[in-house]
Amino acid sequence: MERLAIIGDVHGCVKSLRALLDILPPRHQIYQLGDLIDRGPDSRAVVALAKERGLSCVLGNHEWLMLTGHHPGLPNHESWLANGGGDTLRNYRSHDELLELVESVRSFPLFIDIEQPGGTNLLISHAGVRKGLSLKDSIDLLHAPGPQQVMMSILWNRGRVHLDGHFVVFGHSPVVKPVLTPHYANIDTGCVYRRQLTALLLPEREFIQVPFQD
Ligand SMILES: [Mn+2]
Repeated sequence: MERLAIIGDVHGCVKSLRALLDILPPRHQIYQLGDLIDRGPDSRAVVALAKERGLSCVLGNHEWLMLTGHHPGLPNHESWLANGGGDTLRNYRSHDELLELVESVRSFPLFIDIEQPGGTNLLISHAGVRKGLSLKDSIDLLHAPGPQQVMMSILWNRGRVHLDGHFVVFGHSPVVKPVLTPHYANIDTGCVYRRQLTALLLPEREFIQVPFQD
């Protein structure tokens, strides 16, 4: 089976990301769970580093907020600014420069589903799939009319995570220590809150961490 390293929420902490990449074992394909940007010191450098190192990134709720709110005319502009988008904006001198970032995250998928031997798939997704929902439902909720429904979607869910036939790796909801169960792992250890940046190695199911260093 392919060896993988999956990295949690980075939020502009480029020095922490570089330090973690430096200690990951070789021959692991590197994935990232979304929320590369916002809140931290240098979202621009984080996205550039992810690109340079060939990371496979999925979309986070922060990239989604930026895609739907990077311009004052867009519906989530205030919401993006209020959720750390202002920190990302400070890394850019003009809106045209920012558009390069917007275009580079536009192609991030909402999830990556990888077949594994033994019949359990690996799902890499920013907030996981809420227990009781199908993968399709959790995606459709992103476009639901009410904010409460959107909050249950694949990018915003903070409820219990479960998807039949899958081991789900997600971030989004910071935990003091990474959580590992037979059915899921939460590896958002709150780097931008001066805690840790975590990677999960598969198939080893081991964690590698660096302390915040931005
Ligand atoms: Mn996050």
